[in-house]
Amino acid sequence: MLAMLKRPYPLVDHNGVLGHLSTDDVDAIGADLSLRGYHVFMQRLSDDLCDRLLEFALAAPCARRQMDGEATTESAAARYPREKPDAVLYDFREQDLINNGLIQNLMADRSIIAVAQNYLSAQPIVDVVAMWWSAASELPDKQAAQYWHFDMDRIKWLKFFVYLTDVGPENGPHSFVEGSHRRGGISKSLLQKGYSRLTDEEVSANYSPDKFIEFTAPRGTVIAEDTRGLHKGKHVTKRDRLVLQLQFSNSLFGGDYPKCTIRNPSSPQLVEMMANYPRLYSHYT
Ligand SMILES: O=C(O)CCC(=O)C(=O)O
Repeated sequence: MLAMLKRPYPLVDHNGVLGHLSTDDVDAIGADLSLRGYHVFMQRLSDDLCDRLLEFALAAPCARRQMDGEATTESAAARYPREKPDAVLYDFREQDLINNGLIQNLMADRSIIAVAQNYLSAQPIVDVVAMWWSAASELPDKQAAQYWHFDMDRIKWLKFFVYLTDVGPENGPHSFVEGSHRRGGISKSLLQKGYSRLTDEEVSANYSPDKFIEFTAPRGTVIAEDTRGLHKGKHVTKRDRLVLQLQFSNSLFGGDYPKCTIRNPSSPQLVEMMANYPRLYSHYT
């Protein structure tokens, strides 16, 4: 229905941080996403852009996320204590993220939008911009999405994970079960556990080992993923991991996310895209 009612925008230019993508490239990426549920882009964000986003993430306030077993406490947002973190995860405020001109450029990036639109077969809407630090811990944490789970917030969506630090096996690689995003991709026995966090043992009993993908990759790497499939962030055992995430959905039906405002964007690219493709930014006031 949405593909018919919200027909894709006639985007002619698909150039951006993911490369100079032809229509065939975008179609091939869409086919890969449909088949496997994820796509890792060859083209990475430049070192300069990673440096500038890292600089932002070391200066901007972020809030420690409540950890498993911890009583709810309001913690004031502050700079990430990189040398002595005392939580598993630190979240940035979405409003601060969308005020940042570099992140605005990514929200308006034509290569990212083309891939999202192709996968959704409808006009996309940016409905989540998130960034967080994951810090080293002894054990995985449920609140930090370090157990297997699937998302279920919208009708159809695509997430882009952007690594802003190098991610090796010890730095909490994002992980996905290939093919689990498809209809019937998650077994009845797992679905019967409800919308819950699942252990490695529970999940590994249902898939062959070659379906478990751990994305170790250098900083600047972009991974697109349909998180209707089973995924998690492996817990960090050494140093930390900084990830930026953009989500594109085909509709705002579903999850009720707090609204933020795009006020006087400093990115000319975003100004142009907002004027030409208003539905793309309709989540923001
Ligand atoms: O930190 C990660 O890699 C997992 C994130 C996640 O589960 C999500 O964004 O839906």
